[in-house]
Parts: sequence; C-alpha cells; structure tokens
Amino acid sequence: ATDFGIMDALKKLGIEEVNKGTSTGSQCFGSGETIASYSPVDGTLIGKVNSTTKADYEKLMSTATQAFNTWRTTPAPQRGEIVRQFGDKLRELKEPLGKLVSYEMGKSYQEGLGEVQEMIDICDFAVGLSRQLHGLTMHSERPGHRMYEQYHPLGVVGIISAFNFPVAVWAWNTALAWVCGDVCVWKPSEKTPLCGIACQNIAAEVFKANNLPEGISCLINGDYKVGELMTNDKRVPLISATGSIRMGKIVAQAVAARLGKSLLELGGNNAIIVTPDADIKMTVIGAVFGAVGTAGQRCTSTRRLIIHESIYDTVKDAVVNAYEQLRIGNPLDENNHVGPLIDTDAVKMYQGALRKVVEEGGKIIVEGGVLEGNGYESDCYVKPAIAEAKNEYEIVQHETFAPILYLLKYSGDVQNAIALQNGVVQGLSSAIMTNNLREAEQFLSCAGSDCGIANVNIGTSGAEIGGAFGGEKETGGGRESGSDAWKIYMRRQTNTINYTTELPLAQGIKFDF
Ligand code: UN1
Repeated sequence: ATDFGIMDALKKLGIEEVNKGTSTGSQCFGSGETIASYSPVDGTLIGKVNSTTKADYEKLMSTATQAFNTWRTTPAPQRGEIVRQFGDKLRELKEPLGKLVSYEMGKSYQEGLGEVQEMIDICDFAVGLSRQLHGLTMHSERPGHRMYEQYHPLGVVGIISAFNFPVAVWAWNTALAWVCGDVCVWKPSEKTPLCGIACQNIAAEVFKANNLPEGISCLINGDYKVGELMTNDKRVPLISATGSIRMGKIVAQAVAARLGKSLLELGGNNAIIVTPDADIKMTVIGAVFGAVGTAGQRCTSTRRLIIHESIYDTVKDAVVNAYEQLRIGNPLDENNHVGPLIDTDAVKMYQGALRKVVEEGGKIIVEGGVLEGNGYESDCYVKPAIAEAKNEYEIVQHETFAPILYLLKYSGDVQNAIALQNGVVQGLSSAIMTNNLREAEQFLSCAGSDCGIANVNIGTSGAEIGGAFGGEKETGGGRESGSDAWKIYMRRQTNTINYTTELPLAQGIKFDF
C-alpha cells in the first residue's frame, strides 16, 4: 500500500522510532504504562508513548513553576517574538504535521493542513497581541490620585484537548497563554498522542534555540486520571478543557472545588435554519461540509437542518443528491471527501444513534452503514447518514460525534425555527441561510440564536481564529482564540496611586484621630 508520505512526515517531526505494522516507537515523556496509537486510516500501529505518572507530574510541575519565574519577567513583545518563531516553524512543517493529523486522527489531508493553518494564524494573532495586552485607566474620585488596571501573567495553564482537533486547540490556548506570560501543561487526547509529541518537539526546539528554560511548554500523556492531577492541583490557576459535556462537568466541579478558573469548550448540537429565502446552492455546500466534514467529528459539525416546509422537499432532494456523490475512504487520498471515525467505539455510537432515531420514529432517508473490505480494514469507515426526525427525540437532543444529519421541518415564521434551534441543551454554533434581512436580523437579535456563534449564509463549522470561539449553556461558556479571549489567561489588577501629601478616603469617609 502507498504510505502517502507518512514515514517521511514522521521523520520530519522527530517521531522516527516507528516500526510500522508490528512493533513500537516509543517517546518518553513519562515513565508510566504505554499508550498505543493506531491509525483509524488503516489500522496500523503508528507508535507508542509512555503515560505520565504522579512522580513524573510532580517533577514536571516543579520545572514548569520555575520556568514561570523566568517567562513572566520576559517582556511580552519578546515572548511574542518566540511565538513568531514557533509560527515560522509551523509554516516549515505544515505538510508533515498536517499529514500526521490526518493519519492519526483520520480527517482529510486538506483539513489536517487547515488545522495547522489555524495554528499559524493564532501565532500571528498572538504576536500582535503581545504588544496589546491593554488595561484601562480610570479617573479617580480623589484629587491627586490615579487609577489604572493592568494584566499580569497568571501562572501554569493546564490544557486538556480532544482528539478531533489534536493540534489547533492546543495552539489557540498556548499561543495566547505564552504571550500572556504563562507556562502551559498540555494533556492531549490519549487517542492522538503522537500529535502531542510532534507539537511538543516543535515548541521545545524553539525555546531551546532561544536559551529559554524547559517547562514553558510541557506535555503529559494519559487518560482522565492524568488530567485529574491538573484539575485538582492548586498550582494550576486555569484549566482550559475541550471535550464532551460529561467531561466538562467533572472538570468544572473539580476546578471549582478549589476555586480555580476553568475555560470550557464542550459539545455542540449545531443547526442550520433554511428559510424560504435561502440560496439553495449555498445551503447545500454549507450543510454537507458541516455534516460530513471531519466525518461529523467537529464540535461545530452540523447536526440539524431546520427547513421551512415550503422548500423542505427541494432542500432535502438537493442534500440527498450531494450525499450520493460523496467518496468515503483514505483521508490522505485527496479524491475522498469523508475519512474514518476515530475508533471502533465511535462506530458503535454511530450505529447506536441510527438505531435509536428509528426507534423514536425517525425515518432514514440516506442509509448509514459500516464499510468493509479493501481500504476499510480499520473498521472505522462509515457512511454519512440522514434521518428525518423531530427535535424532541432524545437522540436528536444528544451530540453524536459522527456523520448523522437530522432534518427537521418548521412552518410559519422564522421565530419557530429559532425556537427549535435553541431547543437543545448545547449552545455552540448556529447558522441561518436566508437573503431576507428581517429574518437574518431576528436570528442575530437578543431574541434570536442563543449560541456563542451565529452565522448568516455560511455553515456552522469552520470558524476563523480572529473571533472568540466557544458557546453558551452546556457548551460551557468559555471563549478561546481571538477577540479578547486572552484576558482569561491573565490576572487583572486594579491600581490606585496617591501622589499628594494627604490620605483622603474613598466615598468621602472621615476618619480623624
Ligand atoms: C472543535 O471542533 O473543537 O470552527 C473546534 C471550526 C474549527 C474549530 C472546531 N475552526 O469548525
């Protein structure tokens, strides 16, 4: 079989010890038991990494806390310069890293490259930001006084990321946290540990070349138990976690119990509303990419299409027609649109969801199924499916990380569609397809979409890094990436300075003695 340049990519990323097919390549970032990484693309064992033990963690935390002392006193624009160099390294390694993402996670090579591009973009953003960590100044109510606020580095930031964006989500956090003067400890998903190692190698090289101490970028490996070391650790003032709502609730409670801060980016149940004034061609592109891109494994994937009854059949036929043309197969082969799911557990959840929607009264209009035979040996390839369903079905309320799209019908006013769109526990991304200004503005108004992301005439997935990324309700409320998301990575301090020889009290209080 062609290896699509995988071996070469691994070599360029410093993951060389890989003995394809049979045995292990092992990278020691810990001394615990090994985690094997199998590619969902072809079932091959790509490599093994050691998980982090409690003792490893303690050692790493002392390196990190020490490194913080150096890093926080490095001027922010100089920290930005390091991030600039990191971004340049990513430009150099975009292709091999994009390939590893594609091979270890299963998304298309184009999307793997897109993910690395998001990393590069956030680095550029962070470089500019390193000269713009602004606070406000205020007028004091007392004569001869000055007030202002400033943002100081926070400390050790813990990052827990998911398999579906194995590199970009780390970069959104880490590039900002670094310019903010923080050091980072990253626990990537145990399903994509080699992506973690590749990124850590790149970062470590940049820090080393600049004579900066180890510990500004740290990597820990393992399952939720390793994550718990951080969530329960008082030395970690901020935990940024991306993953399921179930995981987020556990993390949030652990961090809240010690009054730490958490930034949560959890599940979505994203819908596109298609009104009678929608451009059907654009709708189909947005909906199909949103539903089947990354095999439906983005937190922004389109799960529901809420279509007005007057155009329901037209939209349905157009989408079904597009599904018939989808090519499923090796994501490194650029002729394919849809790659595998992450593992066979995900396949089981996909099958369970399809069974459930039928049980609840839904009608499958594009059949799903697991693919077998030549090219599908990993047992992770599934057919994107479409079901006509109702919003209140339990399965429709639930985020299934797979390419299953639910069609829902609405009648009457756009407000009815908005009510359906909002009628789920998640609140990440949403979209409306319409050329009707009134409908679009209603959707964006305070009585409109309740999501963190609301788009007009584009789909639910594929957000740019410049905006704040995250959502409301059970999506967790956190915001990462652009806009002023950086503020959570710093501690704010209000300063009042008296340059007189008197000491007047605020609120005019008299206190004479
Ligand atoms: C995620 O799935 O966790 O908007 C992140 C998007 C991507 C990021 C998704 N930029 O689809």
